[in-house]
Amino acid sequence: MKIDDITISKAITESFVKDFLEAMEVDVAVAGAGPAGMTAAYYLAKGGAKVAVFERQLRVGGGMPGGGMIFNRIVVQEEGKGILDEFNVRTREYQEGYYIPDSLEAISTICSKAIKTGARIFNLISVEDVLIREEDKITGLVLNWSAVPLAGLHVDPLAIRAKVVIDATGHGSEICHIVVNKIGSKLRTKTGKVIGEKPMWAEVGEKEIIENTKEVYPGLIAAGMAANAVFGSPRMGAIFGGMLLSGKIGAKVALDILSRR
Ligand code: 48H
Repeated sequence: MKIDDITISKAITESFVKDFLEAMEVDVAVAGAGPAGMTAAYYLAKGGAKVAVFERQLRVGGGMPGGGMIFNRIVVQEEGKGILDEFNVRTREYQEGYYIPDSLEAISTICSKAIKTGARIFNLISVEDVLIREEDKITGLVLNWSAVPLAGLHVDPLAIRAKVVIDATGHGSEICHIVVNKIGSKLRTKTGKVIGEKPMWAEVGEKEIIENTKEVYPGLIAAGMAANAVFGSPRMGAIFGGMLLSGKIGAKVALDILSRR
């Protein structure tokens, strides 16, 4: 077979644009393809929702591949292991209740399962704003290529419509910050603002992330580390069960919102 350079270029451009157009009207848009965002995307797709994930970096996975202090192993507790079992990610018991997966196997498997189940994941795209409409709820995201701010270019963004948005941007809780910066202290937190994460305490951080994973503004759910940052709970270091559980709960909260509409 002869290989034509232009056919390769057309194949890439046409298939990307087709998928990107599909992502312009979704049930759920997820900001951030870390463990929480991709776990949420998997369970959303499994639950029948049309879902797109937008990730700023070239690679997916957020903090998971880095493990603890660049030792690329992570720890999950019993509840988190249950989710890794569902994904068929292997774990080794370190001591009772503490399990160790390979962080690369974990994140690559979650990503693969999310995509194969129907989620679309777009890397190299940053969420830079939100759409808020008259009923005072989030109705979409405003996107730009990550390369644009890096290059210091003045290029206007594009927008997508989403019935629900999940802020899975990690420590930065960027989407919740955008809401506060744009429309004031309207989050469902004690201050109406992002409270900010507390010092590391794995036990409390892992416990509170479950309760913190919820709708923080109409149409906006905080999940993963963003949930603890928004509600003022501790960070937890390189234990990742809470991120997986939060992703799963975030998906359930989003599916509940969709079913009520
Ligand atoms: C598009 C964006 C934007 C944006 C950020 O940091 P993450 O891995 O987040 P989680 O919540 O899935 O997992 C947190 C975990 O990795 C962690 O940091 C832990 C457990 N810390 C504990 C501790 O004590 O330190 O992933 C978030 C992703 C990243 O890939 C970002 O690049 C991406 O979101 N992102 N993508 N638009 N505006 N902001």
